[in-house]
Amino acid sequence: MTTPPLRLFFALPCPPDLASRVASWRDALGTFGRPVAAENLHITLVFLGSQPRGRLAELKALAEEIVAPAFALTFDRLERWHGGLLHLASSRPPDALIALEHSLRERLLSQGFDVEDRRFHPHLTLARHCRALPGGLAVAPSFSWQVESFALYVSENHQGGTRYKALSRHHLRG
Ligand code: 2AM
Repeated sequence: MTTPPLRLFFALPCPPDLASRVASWRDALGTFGRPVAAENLHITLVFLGSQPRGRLAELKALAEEIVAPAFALTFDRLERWHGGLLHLASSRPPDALIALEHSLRERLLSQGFDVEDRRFHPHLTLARHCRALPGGLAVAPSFSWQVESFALYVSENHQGGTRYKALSRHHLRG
């Protein structure tokens, strides 16, 4: 019997206390779109899509080999992309974040993973199918934290919703 593939991606987990602050702030903006559950908030580094379970060990090992420093990350802009994706973005994404995404992508490509060649726009998705950018923000957002790790996630359908589960965590050091 063959096991079904997994929908995988590498991401920065949003720390739980920050995730609940972000979700409360978003919810106070009003009713819009389909909100992302607080426990699912993350910043995608590289999306892998459907992958055979047999490659999991290889992915974890590849991530473990990455030597990259921890860094501070600040999201200070609320934006909406075509298609209705409401998200937080950073006006100055740190070089260490760009370098982390780059080195992960290079390793994946060199091991034959078919990752899309698209520009990295770090963002924290807040809601999907959002028709308009909520107006009237009294204060610009400012959410910061020290990023100490990244993780390999699986996206699972769970009781009608989507759940992102970390399969392995990789500490930043260097
Ligand atoms: P999004 O938040 O910008 O939609 C799990 O689905 C994560 O992978 C989400 O953060 C999602 O990004 C991202 N993702 C989903 N499909 C993707 C694709 N085809 N290319 C890049 N990222 C994708």
